[in-house]
Amino acid sequence: MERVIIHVDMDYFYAAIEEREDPSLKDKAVVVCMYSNRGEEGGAVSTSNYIAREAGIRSAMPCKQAKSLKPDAVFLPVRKELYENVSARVMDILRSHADSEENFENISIDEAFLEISQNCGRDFEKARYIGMRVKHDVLEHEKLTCSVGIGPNKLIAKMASSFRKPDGMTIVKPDEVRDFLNDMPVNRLWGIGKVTGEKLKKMSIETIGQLAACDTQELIAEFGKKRGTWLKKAASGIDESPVTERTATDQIGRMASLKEDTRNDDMIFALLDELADDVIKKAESRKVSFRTVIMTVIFSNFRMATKSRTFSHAVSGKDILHETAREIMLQFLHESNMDFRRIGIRVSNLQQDVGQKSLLEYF
Ligand code: TTP
Ligand code: CA
Repeated sequence: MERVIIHVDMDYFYAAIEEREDPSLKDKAVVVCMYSNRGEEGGAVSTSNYIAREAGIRSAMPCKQAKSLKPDAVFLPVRKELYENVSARVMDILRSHADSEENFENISIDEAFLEISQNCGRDFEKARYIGMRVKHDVLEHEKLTCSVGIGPNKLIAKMASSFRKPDGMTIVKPDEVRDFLNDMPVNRLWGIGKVTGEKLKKMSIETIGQLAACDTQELIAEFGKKRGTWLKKAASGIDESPVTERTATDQIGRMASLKEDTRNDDMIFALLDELADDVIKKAESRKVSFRTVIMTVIFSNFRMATKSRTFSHAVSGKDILHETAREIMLQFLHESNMDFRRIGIRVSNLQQDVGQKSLLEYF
């Protein structure tokens, strides 16, 4: 059965939020920087707006280099919590356009897939209308633009959304898939990284069309069965993976640095409680409970350690998280005599809470 899938990718997400929060930034180059643990030296660019990109600034570039490319750009520190809150609201808007809650998949802070096969009756013209509504709603409610790709599967939808950016919309109907992919450089195929790209180049395969024309056995010989088969299929525009809410791998977490490297219980537990409170707030706003609590610590020598606890049933609420986090932290303190630098707490194995109203709807 034909499917219709939308992929939404927010435009220059962190920098767009900063522009929205401070309209005086609108016509300036804006660079959002992830500064290293403490201090502003040695940070890397998280993202930048399109004016900054014109000067050659890119994600992951050292902030110092960005500064030399565009000295008059505005450099701002990452405000992750703000972006996460905006993301959660954007995702709620997007989710509301999917066929159902289960037909929604949030793949990163600013990207999601929505299956709309039923909502559009498998009609790509109606899908175009839904795509426009999505863009309209996000702009109206969050004053942010996004780029939309619509296709018969996730692979094509994802590649379509990056075809016209920012504020674009690209629709690839099933009979257009072949032309859409044919002349694209092979490394534009979603899922192909640097290593595979270079290997293919050595095999004189430069375009997706050439890859699609390859003999499957030849690809299997070079890349192994799983990868070889996938390459052939993907290059032919075939992708059967379903759009599903990723509750099992989905996590809610917070991590922060201590004011100084320390083993002081009061300092560590104060920060831990603060982080746990934030996690609970997020879990409550998403109406989820959790089965697993994961704690990560980074010691003063940058060594990282992780411990987790999984309950036999889903739990929720501040008390259980505080208690579990403290127990795990005591184990960390017990097992090591190193100072702590950063601590993080996450919950996973999330389960949607079924409220009274939705229970009624089942019957
Ligand atoms: P992207 O969607 O890759 O980039 P973007 O939204 O900034 O720009 P585009 O218009 O091209 O989609 O990433 C989403 C956010 O993730 C981005 O705003 C900042 C963050 N990010 C990093 O912190 N580091 C990185 O290296 C990248 C690529 C993104
Ligand atoms: Ca984006």
